[in-house]
Amino acid sequence: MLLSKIFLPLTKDLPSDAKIKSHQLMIRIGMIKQSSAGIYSWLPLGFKVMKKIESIVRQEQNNIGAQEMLMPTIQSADIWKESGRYNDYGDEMLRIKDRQGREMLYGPTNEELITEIFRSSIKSYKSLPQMLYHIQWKFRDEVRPRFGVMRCREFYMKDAYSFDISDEEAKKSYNKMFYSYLKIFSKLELKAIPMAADTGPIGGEISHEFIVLADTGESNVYAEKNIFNINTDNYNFSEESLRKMRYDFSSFYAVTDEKFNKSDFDSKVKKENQISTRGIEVGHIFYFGDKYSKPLNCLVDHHEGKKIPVKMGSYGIGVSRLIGALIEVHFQNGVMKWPKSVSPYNVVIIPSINKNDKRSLETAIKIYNELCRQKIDVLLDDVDENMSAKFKKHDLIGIPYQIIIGSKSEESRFEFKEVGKDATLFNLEEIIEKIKN
Ligand code: 5CA
Repeated sequence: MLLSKIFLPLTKDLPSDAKIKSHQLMIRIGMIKQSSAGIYSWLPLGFKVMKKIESIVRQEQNNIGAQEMLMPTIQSADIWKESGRYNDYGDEMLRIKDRQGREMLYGPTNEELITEIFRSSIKSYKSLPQMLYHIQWKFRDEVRPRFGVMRCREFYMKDAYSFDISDEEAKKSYNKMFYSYLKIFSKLELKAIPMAADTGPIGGEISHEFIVLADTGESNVYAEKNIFNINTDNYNFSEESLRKMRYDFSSFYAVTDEKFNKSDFDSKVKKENQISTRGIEVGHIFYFGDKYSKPLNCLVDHHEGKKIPVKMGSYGIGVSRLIGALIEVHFQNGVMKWPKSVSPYNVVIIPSINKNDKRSLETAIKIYNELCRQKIDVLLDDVDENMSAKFKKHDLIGIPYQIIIGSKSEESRFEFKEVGKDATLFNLEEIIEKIKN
């Protein structure tokens, strides 16, 4: 794409409530535009990053056997009355009436709807286990939407639901999701640590929040520092390895605010190993057994002959919030560098633009055409402005590789740099090799 042609409304005007760097950057480089409190439009650059994150989440969920589907954003209040959550959910739920006066709502989550779908379709233990997920907009009328995409009213979430015949089998599904989450966050170059958490309005007995440490995070977390040294590459998808993974993580103290107990922390963790800090909750998983299947009468035939409520868990990832978390982590000292897996473009070509000497731009266009031919997603900065302004702009846009065509370029060798490292002269073949690797 040519930078002069794409819709990229860069701005220096920040709203007064843009207090944290991810919110500021997303506005400055035109990733999002607020339409009302806590509700945003996703402009092309932001949308492109979100789609890449979504695709990593999808791939890793498919890898553990979860199946994608799509549920509506608008739900009937009836199923929420059946589960008993219609009143409990309170003002966070956006309630609507249709023209017939029927009570509807904009889904804040989907436990009821998926249970209703499941109960009308699956009758026998022989069809279990099942894991279903969708990636969809959610609405929660938050009291104080803030920090840009971190705490929105409308946000994009991956939520998955597991169905099993027994507690024991359900815990295996929980472990598979736990593993999938570690893989997802590692592909996103985020260190997200599972911490024992409160189950809040979703309910249930076991729950972990996946937390990325950041001063600007809204969660207070307490952990033994060695939990950060667990190498998640050591686990595989076998039942035994998954059990070991859970055992290894649970052997370190790591909890969120509501689960924190000072005397436990002090007795279990040496002072010098204690971390008490803030973090961003990028994912949250729950095991709640028959909390929804019982009231909604979602029963399956057990092999012993009786009917039993299916055992369920639910598993969320804040897809839109993740973009904020990535920026909080990867935007350092005024320079953004997207992880290669989600960068809006693989590489940007930055030629010096000179009306009287078009050679740099012509070279840049040749390189651009070759990279396009090689299926590399490349941005060409053909905007007429000086190099220092260009560099400042690209410090914010954050594409991890740059090809710079200017005074230092030779006939067939160009400056190539990975953000954060020094530029070196390479020929085009070498550059392509480096980008592809
Ligand atoms: N049904 C369960 C899991 S499927 C559920 O709704 N869990 S949740 O409430 O913890 O939300 C899942 C994830 O969505 C959170 O971990 C967080 O990353 C994201 N999220 C929740 N509320 C918001 C919000 N107001 N703005 C942005 N992201 C949010």
